[in-house]
Amino acid sequence: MEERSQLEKLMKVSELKEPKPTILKVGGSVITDKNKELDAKTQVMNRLAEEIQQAKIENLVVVHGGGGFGHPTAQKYNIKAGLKEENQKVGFAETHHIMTMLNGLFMDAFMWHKIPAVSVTPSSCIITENGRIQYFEYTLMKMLLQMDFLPVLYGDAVLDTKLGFTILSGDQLISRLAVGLNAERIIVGVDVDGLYNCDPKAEKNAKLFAHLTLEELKKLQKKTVKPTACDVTGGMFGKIAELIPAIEHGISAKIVNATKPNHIYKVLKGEDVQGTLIEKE
Ligand code: IP8
Repeated sequence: MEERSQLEKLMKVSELKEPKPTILKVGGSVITDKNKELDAKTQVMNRLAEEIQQAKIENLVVVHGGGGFGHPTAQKYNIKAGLKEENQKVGFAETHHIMTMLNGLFMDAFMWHKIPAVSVTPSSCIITENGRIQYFEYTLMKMLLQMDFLPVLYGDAVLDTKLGFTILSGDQLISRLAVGLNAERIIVGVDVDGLYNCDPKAEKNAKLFAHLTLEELKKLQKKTVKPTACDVTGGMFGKIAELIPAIEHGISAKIVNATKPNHIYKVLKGEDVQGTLIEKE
C-alpha cells in the first residue's frame, strides 16, 4: 500500500482527470466464432474500432473476452481449476499465448484506425487468490488514461497464490477496473440484445429486460442457467455475477448487442440504444 502510494506520487497519477472512465467489454462471442477454434471475426473488429474512433470518447478502457481462442485451450488443459500436473504448464502458456494472438488482431484494427491503443497484459500486472483478483497494479492504467491512451486488456491465464494459476475472465476484470478506477459506467457488448428472462437463442418468446435494479439482478442471477457452449468462465451467468460489485459501488452497466452495427457507437455517445441498463436503484 505504502509502496503503491509512493509510486503514484512519483508518477503524479493518484487522481484521474474528468470525465471518469468508461469501461467497455467486447465479448469473445462478438469478435470470434465461439463454436470454432481460432476463428477471429476481423471485419467485426474493424467495425468496432471504427465505431470507437468515431465516438471520440475520452477516458475509455477496452477489455475483450476469449471466445473461440482462449476458452477451448483453457478447457483442454483444465487451467481454471489450477495447477495439478506439470503438463498443464504448457497449457497455461498456450492459453496466454492464444489470448495475445487474439489481442494482437484486435490491436491491428485499432492501429488501422489510428487509435492510440496500448495493450496491457493482465497476467503481467494481476495475481489472483482462488480465482479472485488479489493484486492489481493500477498506476500504469491511470498513467495511460491521463496521457489519453486507450488501454486494452483481455481475459487471460494468470498466476494465482492458492491455485498456482487460473483463468481470469474479462468480466471480473471490468468490474474490478470500474471500481478501482472509479468509472462512470460499464458497457458490455455481447451477441444478444441484452439480458432476457430465458435464453433468447433457445426460446422464441424470451423477454428482454430494458432496465434492472441491483435487487432484480440478484434475483435473476439465481434463475440464470449455466452455459452449455465452451465457456470456462460461465457465459451470461458469470457476467451477471461479476457485475454485482460494480453496481453496488454505484456504477451503471449497459448490456448491448455489439454484433449490430452502430450499437457500440451509440451507447458510447450516450444515445438511446436497445439493451439492458442495470443500476443500483
Ligand atoms: O471470455 C476468458 O475471458 P472471458 C479468457 O471474458 C480465457 O471469460 C483465457 C479463457
